[in-house]
Amino acid sequence: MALNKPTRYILLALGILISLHFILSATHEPYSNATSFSGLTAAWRQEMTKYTDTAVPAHPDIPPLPKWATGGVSGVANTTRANATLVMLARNSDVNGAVQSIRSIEDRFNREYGYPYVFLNEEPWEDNFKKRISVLTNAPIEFGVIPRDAWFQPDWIDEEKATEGRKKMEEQGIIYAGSVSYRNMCRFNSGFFFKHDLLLKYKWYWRIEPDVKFHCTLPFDPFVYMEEQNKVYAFTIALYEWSATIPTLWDTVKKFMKEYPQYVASDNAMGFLSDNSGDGFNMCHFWSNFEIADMDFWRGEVYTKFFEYLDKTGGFYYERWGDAPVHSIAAALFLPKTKIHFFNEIGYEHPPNQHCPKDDSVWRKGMCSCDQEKTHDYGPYSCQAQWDRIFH
Ligand SMILES: Nc1nc2c(ncn2[C@@H]2O[C@H](COP(=O)(O)OP(=O)(O)OP(=O)(O)O)[C@@H](O)[C@H]2O)c(=O)[nH]1
Ligand SMILES: *[C@@H]1O[C@H](CO)[C@@H](O)[C@H](O)[C@H]1NC(C)=O
Ligand SMILES: *[C@@H]1O[C@H](CO)[C@@H](O)[C@H](O)[C@H]1NC(C)=O
Ligand SMILES: *[C@@H]1O[C@H](CO)[C@@H](O)[C@H](O)[C@H]1NC(C)=O
Ligand SMILES: [Mg+2]
Repeated sequence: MALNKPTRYILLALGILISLHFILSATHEPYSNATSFSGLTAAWRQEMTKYTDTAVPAHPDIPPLPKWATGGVSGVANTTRANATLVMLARNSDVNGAVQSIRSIEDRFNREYGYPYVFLNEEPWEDNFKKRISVLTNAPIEFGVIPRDAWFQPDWIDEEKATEGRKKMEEQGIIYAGSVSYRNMCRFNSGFFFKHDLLLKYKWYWRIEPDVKFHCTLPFDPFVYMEEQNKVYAFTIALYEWSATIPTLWDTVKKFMKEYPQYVASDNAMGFLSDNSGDGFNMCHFWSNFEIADMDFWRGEVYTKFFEYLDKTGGFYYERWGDAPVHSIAAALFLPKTKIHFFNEIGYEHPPNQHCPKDDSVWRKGMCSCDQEKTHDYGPYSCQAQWDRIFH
């Protein structure tokens, strides 16, 4: 039977459309993905995972920029060279401060490197936080939730004693004296962050807090520096702890050293912590809101034993032991002092303190935006002199 003219044209058009579909499917991946069944389910799956609080690789509404547009002023971002991440613990309410800090570290360092970020919180991340952060960088970002056991006050803590301790500290006018969440945070940073699922795949970390500023452009990769120079822990600001927050910490440390003398490094930095060969603690420590360090040190046998020993005294809750003295004491005693590094080149500000390179050449090279006169080093509250003296 002969087809009439209109029917023939319709069939011809249909034939062309079908061939076009096959040609496009074979030659154009995006077209194929968008029209194939698996492509559709993949898109659907992405939609479904959008609001979960497990690892979210950047915000799905913020597509990455094309390759030619990345890398800031000096071109395409290099592939990362160290097994490292930038990590921030924050609350959803810290969003503006977090944005500020990420802008700053991207500007002064990471836009050249694209190191991945991990954000941690004991509460589910709000979509707005993820969105506000994701737009700032093309580096991979993961948002993780902290398991309950790693954060909250353990059941074996005597709550009556803890309440009493907080009250006593409040009477002394100590900052965060009455705060349980601050104590959770200090204990988490002391003994748990490096065990979080999202951090296990990394060796090195750079700790970043909301509302901090990086004042100098880094002309090198500090992670690679640490690796090549055989360093484990790095700081920018050393200062005195408020002794009323840690009345029994040093005695506990001394007991630990007596029980485990084999853990104490022979060429340690005790001279930084103590003015009388270890009898008393002089309150000098590294300010841990900035840290670049090797998490395998925290994960190792020595620090694990040390943290457990401290933790079981309940001092994180009965007193207010900070992660800064805990990390500092461990690094200073269990590492050879040459494995601890002072990053003079990193201009860093966590109000009310800042480190600004004093040497004009370093300051100029880093195009630093900080006032050298305002640097904390060698000021009245600084422990930089105690650091220096152990190398003379
Ligand atoms: N998720 C979460 N993060 C917290 C909590 N408390 C503090 N943090 C984070 O822990 C870090 C240290 O807390 P800060 O409040 O900055 O404590 P600090 O640096 O000793 O004191 P400030 O002078 O107030 O900065 C920051 O990254 C905070 O965002 C909390 O309850 N939940
Ligand atoms: C198409 O789908 C494949 C497999 O799911 C994926 O690897 C590829 O990146 C997708 N391509 C585009 C352009 O979306
Ligand atoms: C990227 O890496 C290459 C080779 O390691 C190096 O020569 C180049 O200077 C780097 N570029 C930037 C912007 O760091
Ligand atoms: C990165 O470091 C972690 C911790 O040391 C390790 O488990 C992991 O295998 C390392 N990854 C690579 C690619 O080397
Ligand atoms: Mg802070």
